[in-house]
Amino acid sequence: MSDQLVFPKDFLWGVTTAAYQYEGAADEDGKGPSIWDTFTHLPGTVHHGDNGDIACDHYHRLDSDVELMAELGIGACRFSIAWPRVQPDGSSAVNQAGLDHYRRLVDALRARGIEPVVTLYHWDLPQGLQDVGGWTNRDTAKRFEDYARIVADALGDRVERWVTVNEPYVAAFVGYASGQHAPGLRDLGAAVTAAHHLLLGHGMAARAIAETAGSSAQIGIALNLVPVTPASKSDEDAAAARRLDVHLNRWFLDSVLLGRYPEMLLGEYVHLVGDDFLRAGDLEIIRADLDFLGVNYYTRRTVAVSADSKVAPPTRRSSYSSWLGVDERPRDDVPRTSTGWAIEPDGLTEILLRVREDYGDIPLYITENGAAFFDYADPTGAVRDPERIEYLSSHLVAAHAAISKGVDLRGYFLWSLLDNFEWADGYSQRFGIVFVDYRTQQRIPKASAFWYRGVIAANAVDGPQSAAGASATGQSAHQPD
Ligand code: IFM
Repeated sequence: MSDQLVFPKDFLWGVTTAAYQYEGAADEDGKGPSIWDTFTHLPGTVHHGDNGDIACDHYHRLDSDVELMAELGIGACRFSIAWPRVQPDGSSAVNQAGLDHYRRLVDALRARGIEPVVTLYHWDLPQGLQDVGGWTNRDTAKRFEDYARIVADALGDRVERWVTVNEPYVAAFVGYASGQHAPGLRDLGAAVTAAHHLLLGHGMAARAIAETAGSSAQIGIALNLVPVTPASKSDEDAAAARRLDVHLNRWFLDSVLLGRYPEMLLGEYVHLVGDDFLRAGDLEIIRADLDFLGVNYYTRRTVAVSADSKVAPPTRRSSYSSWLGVDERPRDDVPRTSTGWAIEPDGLTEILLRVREDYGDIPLYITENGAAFFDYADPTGAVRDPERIEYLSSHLVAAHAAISKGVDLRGYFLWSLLDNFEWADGYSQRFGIVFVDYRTQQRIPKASAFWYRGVIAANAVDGPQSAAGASATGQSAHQPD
């Protein structure tokens, strides 16, 4: 194909999975309960009353799932470790069976030539730690450091790339402020404190991995970054967009990469929770010496100033959109995924360029990108998902545009390999390139899986012209051999 966009040599093509969303085996082999085990069993927390007790049963299907990845030509798998499998209550002695499970997974991946990339925290905090405050308790950062050291000691000889925390913003604000995720609190102050301790835990864990796993360890964090666009040219909308941008993006980027919190919200955060949450030396720890930054990108947000933003001073009970004074102004001129997220691939180019411009040349990985659609197996048993192929290919074109402008992008991890448990949405949202029939646990690679195999084999994606032509004729999906 003449206008193929070729990616750099050694570009890493991967998929991302996560323990609670995939594994099941919720209380097997000595695992303790996590906050997600508790939360999903409370009435009214998750769509349809779903939970991760069985999920994709990946815990028991490790070998066949790895085999499937190999058949699809996947080069790397970023998976998360369930902390309560390793330390059932978060601070107790090590559960060897838990560590052995992940050693088996790492070895199975390596045996098939797939690089294992370990995420230490993808939201399943041991319930024992939540019982003493969870991430609002400063001691949880220290517990996280201990856990990181245990895992790095067990796997450091066979894992090179490490991600400390996945999306600290979501863990803190969706878990502690909006309450849609575990632990289900609605307390803005708790969320601010939790965000700080997640970042502190990140810094402490990064140091622990470097000390334990040795100099070949490559350590990063995965941040969900969201470009925020003002809905109009007015100064008020621009100011509202800046506030949301600091809240969502700069709070995490500045602290992790520059060792400081943005002044714009620091005063308000202190006003909300007092200055005790930030202690001397914390920001030096948070600014760990990272080898790479992981960027999780799905969509952008378009916002305007809220009509009633200044009605009342923020309280711990305020919602963060009213506290920040922003209203969403969803665009109606772009397609959406089944989660309702606007499909805006140019936001990916924008955020990658911005990270380089504002923070310099740190190596980047797209550690998550993907989309949910209403997929189904047709009467022949095939799952055709042209919208996902379109989504993925447009985002790879956007990633390539950033590379051609000089961004040091080293890899792409697709969210996700399998359909899985999508948190508060339960099993209603399918993000996989492989369809899962949850009644039988049958895996059916979707058309996008064969398409992705073709991208990986070519180390290239069709440019916008030929991609548009191919999807219009329905021919962009490679079929099974
Ligand atoms: O499923 C999640 C994942 O756990 C974290 N990032 C976003 C994905 C889609 O919502």
